[in-house]
Amino acid sequence: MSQTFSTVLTGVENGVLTITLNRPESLNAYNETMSVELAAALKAAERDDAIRCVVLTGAGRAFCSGQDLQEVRGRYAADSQGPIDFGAHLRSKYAPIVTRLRTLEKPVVAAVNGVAAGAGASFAFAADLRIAAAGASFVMAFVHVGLVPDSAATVTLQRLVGFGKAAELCFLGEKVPADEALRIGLVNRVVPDEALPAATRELAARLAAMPTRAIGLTKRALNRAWTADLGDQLEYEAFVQQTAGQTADHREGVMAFIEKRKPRFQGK
Ligand code: LHQ
Repeated sequence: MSQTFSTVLTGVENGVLTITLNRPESLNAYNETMSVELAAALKAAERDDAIRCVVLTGAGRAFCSGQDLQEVRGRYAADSQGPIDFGAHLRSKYAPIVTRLRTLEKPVVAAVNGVAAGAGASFAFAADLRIAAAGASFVMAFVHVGLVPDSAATVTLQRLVGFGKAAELCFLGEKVPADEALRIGLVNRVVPDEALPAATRELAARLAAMPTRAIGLTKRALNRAWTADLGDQLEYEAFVQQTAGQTADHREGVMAFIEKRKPRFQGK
């Protein structure tokens, strides 16, 4: 991971790639450059076998405030070149990120350090696991600017908290504090603000030491279950298990159990 970016920071430690959204002055608002750089960082993570877990977090007091509204404000002026092509904007700037987060065959953890609003919340929901600082919060801000939740939040949020709660959060756009997010299943863990970096490192290092291929295939099966019926899903599980069963990590796991020792997974 040797690329240099201006809106995201990247660092690799113990097989964990940490991507930090880095525009703290706007609460890490998502702009054109960030869309390109975040996509590039995720793409590099896909290709690098040494990376076995990805952490997405934010610099400063926020996780991500969603679309940079300053960047697009000119499009709302009376003398602008015309309105935004929202469909094209979502297809080209947002869908590729969500697709990468969901199809990356490695665990993705959102370390939600502060407020996650609009598409910033959607990115956190597209991760596999969410660990939040006690002072973090989620806001489905779309409704406050007359928009519909995007970046797959209509699917992910609903899967996480159920239809009724998702509808309430999307319609009212109220801020959900971390403790409430934990109670409704929106996050996996909440830790004191100052403990977030260490708790994230510990969780990510554990995930990176797990059998990465099996986790990647599990993620495929979980993704597919969003739309599959029971028969389809049983068949798909048989299909991915056939692959997982051929890995060195599967053999290592079985041998470690038989030999009564800790397994040493290689991600292969
Ligand atoms: C920001 C932003 C921001 C720029 C805070 N942009 N500067 C898809 C298709 C196409 C177009 C539209 O969008 C989308 C998808 C979406 O993501 S729609 C939703 C867009 N996001 C929002 O509507 C959230 C706007 N932000 C807020 O509601 C608040 O800032 C939150 C609740 C996130 C945090 O509130 P506070 O903690 O009170 O902070 P603040 O409002 O004072 O913000 C601090 C600074 O960050 C401030 O700048 P300033 O120069 O005054 O210090 C804000 O203007 C700036 N900022 N969000 N999205």
